[in-house]
Amino acid sequence: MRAMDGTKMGENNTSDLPDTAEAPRFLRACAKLPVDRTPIWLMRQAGRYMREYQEVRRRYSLLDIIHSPELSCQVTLQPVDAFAVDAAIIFADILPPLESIGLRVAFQAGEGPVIENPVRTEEDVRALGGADPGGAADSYASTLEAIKLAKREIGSLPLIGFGGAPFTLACYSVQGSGSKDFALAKRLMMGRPELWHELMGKLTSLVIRYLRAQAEAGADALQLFDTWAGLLSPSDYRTFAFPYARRVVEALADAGKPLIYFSVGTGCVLEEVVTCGANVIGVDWRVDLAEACRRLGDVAVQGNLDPVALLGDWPATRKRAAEVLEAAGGRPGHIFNLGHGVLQDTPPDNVRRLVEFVHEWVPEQP
Ligand code: 1CP
Repeated sequence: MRAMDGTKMGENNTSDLPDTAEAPRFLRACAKLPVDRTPIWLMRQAGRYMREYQEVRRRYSLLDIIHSPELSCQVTLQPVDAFAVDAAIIFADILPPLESIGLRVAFQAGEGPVIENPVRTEEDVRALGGADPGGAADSYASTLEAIKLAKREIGSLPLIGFGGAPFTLACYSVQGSGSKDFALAKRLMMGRPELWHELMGKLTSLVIRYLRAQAEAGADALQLFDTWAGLLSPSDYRTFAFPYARRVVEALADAGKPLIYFSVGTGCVLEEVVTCGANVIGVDWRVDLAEACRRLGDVAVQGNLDPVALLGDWPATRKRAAEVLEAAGGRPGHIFNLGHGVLQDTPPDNVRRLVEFVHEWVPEQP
C-alpha cells in the first residue's frame, strides 16, 4: 500500500485503508496519513464509570453481557452516544475466548477473573485444544455477532476488535486469577521453558483465530493487549513473550486491518516492541511520548495520558492532556488515548471534556 503522497509506507503491516480524505480520522492516523483533528478513543471507554453501564450491570453479569450480542452491542454504543470518540471498541474481554481451548473462565463478585482449571502441568498443557478449533468457537461467537450488530449501528465510525496477547493470556491461564506478580506463571516459564513454549504456541493460535474472526465479522481495526509484559526482564520478554506477539501480528498481516500492539511497562524495550510489525504501537504513561515517538521511529503511536489524570479537577486533566498533545506535536499517526484503561471513579464529564479538548487542539506552527 502507498501513502497519499505516493511514498511507500513503512515495513509494518499495511491495511486496506481507502486513501481518501473521507476515511475516518482514526483509520487515517493508523496509516500515518494527515488528519484534520487528532483522533481519540479510550481503552475501557465502556464500563463501570458510566451510569448507563452500571444500570445494565445491575441486571446482568459481565458474562451475561459478553455472551449476549444485543447487550454487548448496547454497551459498546454507550460511550459512542455520550462522547464524540473517533472509534468504538467492541464490549468483550480477553479471557472468555480461553474457553474455546478448554479453560473455564468465571468472574467473581469482586470482579476478579478466575480460571477454574488453571494450567500447571504437562498434562494440563497437552489437554488444551490448541491449534484444533474443534468447533469450540462458541465462546466468542456472541462477540462476532455483536460486532456485526454494532457495525450496523455506527455506520462509518470505526469499530475496534481486540484480544489478549499470548503472554498476558498465559499469565491468567497458569496463575488462575489476577495477581501483582503472576509468580506461578513466571515460575513455570523459568522452570519449564519447553512447556511454556508449547503453551504459548497454543495461545498464539487461539488469538490469531479470534482476531481473524473479528476482522471477518467487520471489525475495522484490531488491538492486542499485552497488559503484563512489563513484569518480565528485557531478556525474558525477548525470549518468552515478544516472539509470540510478533507471530500474531505477522499472521494477521493479510487480514487488511490496522493492528495496534499495546503493552504496559515496556518502555525499556520500545525499539524491539516496534519490530512486531504492528501499524500502531500503544504506549503507557511511564514513557515520555516525544521520546517514545523518537525511539519507535516510523510507526503510528497511541497514548498516553495517565488514567489518574482524568480523576481530578478539569484544569489538572487539561494540563496533562495538553502535554501529551504537545509531545506528539501533531505528527501524523498520533492517536490520543490513555496510557491504560479508564478508571472506575472517572467523572464522565471529564471524558467528555477531554474528547472536546483533543478535537479542538491544533499544533503550533513551527
Ligand atoms: O463487570 C465489570 O464491569 C467488571 C470489569 C470488567 C470490564 C468492564 C472486566 C473484568 N472486563 C471488562 C471489559 C473489558 N475487558 C474491555 C471492554 C472494552 C472497552 O470498553 O475497552 C476490555 C478492553 C477488556 C480487556 C481486558 N480484560 C484486559 C486488557 C486490558 C487492560 O485493562 O489491561 C485484561 C487484563 C482483562 C482481564 C480482566 N477482566 C476484568 C478485569 C477486572 C480484568 C483485570 C483483572 C486483573 O487486574 O488482573
